[in-house]
Amino acid sequence: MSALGRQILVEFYGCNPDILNDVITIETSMVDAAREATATVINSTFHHFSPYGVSGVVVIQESHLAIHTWPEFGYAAVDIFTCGDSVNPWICYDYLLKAFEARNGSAMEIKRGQTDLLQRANFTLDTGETYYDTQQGATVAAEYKRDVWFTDKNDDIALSLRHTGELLYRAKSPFQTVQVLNTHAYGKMLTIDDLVMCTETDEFVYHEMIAHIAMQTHKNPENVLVIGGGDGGTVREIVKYPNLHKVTMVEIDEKVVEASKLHLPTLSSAFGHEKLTLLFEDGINFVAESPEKQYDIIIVDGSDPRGPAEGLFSEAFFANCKRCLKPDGVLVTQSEGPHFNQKAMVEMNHCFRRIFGDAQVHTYLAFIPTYPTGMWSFTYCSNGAAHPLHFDEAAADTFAEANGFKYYNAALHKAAFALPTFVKNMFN
Ligand code: SPD
Repeated sequence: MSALGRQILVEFYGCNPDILNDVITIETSMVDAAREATATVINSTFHHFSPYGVSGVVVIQESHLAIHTWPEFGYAAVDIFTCGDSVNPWICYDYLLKAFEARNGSAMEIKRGQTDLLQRANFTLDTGETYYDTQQGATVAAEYKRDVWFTDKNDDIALSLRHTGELLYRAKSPFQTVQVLNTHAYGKMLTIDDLVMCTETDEFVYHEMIAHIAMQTHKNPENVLVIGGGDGGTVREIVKYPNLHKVTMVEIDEKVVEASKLHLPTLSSAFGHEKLTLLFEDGINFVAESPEKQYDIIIVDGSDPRGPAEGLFSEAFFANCKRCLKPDGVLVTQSEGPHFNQKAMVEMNHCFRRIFGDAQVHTYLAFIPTYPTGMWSFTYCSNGAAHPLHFDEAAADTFAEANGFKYYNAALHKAAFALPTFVKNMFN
């Protein structure tokens, strides 16, 4: 019997009650189950009931996945509906059985919309509207726009970007899930574990600000280490300095570099540079094993403090970075956003002050539209005499202009260190 869709009604018994009562884990598992089956996730909404139980739905391009849980009985009722042939609902079933640690599961499959009972209605997708397509050089019929959104969020705040629904790249590495999507407003976007890493359109803010503040204030940066930075944007900025001898980039995940090389040519343009040594290793071990006093500048261009990047926010890691810096060296790290991850930002500030000393630690801000809340911070730690506001402003402006910088200039450099009062107060 042929049909429009398949629906499987699933019973999971003997599940782990803690998992069934954890709304974040349930949502992540349902979204991952959909992706495992190569469905295109459009959106998801989940709710935790008091005192226990979770309900939610994942809308996929191919239909939906829905769940209700009863943690007190270790029971979950799941409904997986897929249209077309591209997504197999039983892959979701297998994935969720494991994710919920179910003792056993059962399911029945129903065919939905039997084609021999259906009659095509007089319905067309023609909007009746036209527009002039500059690439085709002709007036063409307008198409229906798909409403597919990517959301970067913590427990309370989210930022969403509409995208075409086309998954340009997806890889599940041993460390994380790496994706490239095509957004309508910001061009191609790299995501790691559902967090925005960068977009083609506004990445210049982040990469100019993570690289040039240190490069302009260190008296002679010859040997630079970048931890993370797999998209290549940071090393692209560093190799612009003719006096640089060597930049070493240590990225844990080859898949990030692969995604960028394949889909983000404006970011990955420096990967073949003669001064770059690219290593696929854990940056935490790399600095732990590195001899002392090696680097003029260390830049930590990691993800948010989750998964493999969590160790890039630890005291032991930062202490090793200091050990690897030359006496006049500078460490710069991305340090999260004050409205988005205040706790991490404050903890990092205190940690840096313990390691480098109060007067040697300077926070600065930049506006990055595609990071949740827009306000993002970096921290500059000086091992010796370098100071973030002591630099040749005229030379910085000349360099910025000659290299076509789009965000950084000398005035902005200075202004970035003027912190809002609430941020200064956060640190005390
Ligand atoms: N919330 C996003 C923080 C990500 C920082 N690193 C981005 C990598 C860009 N090279």
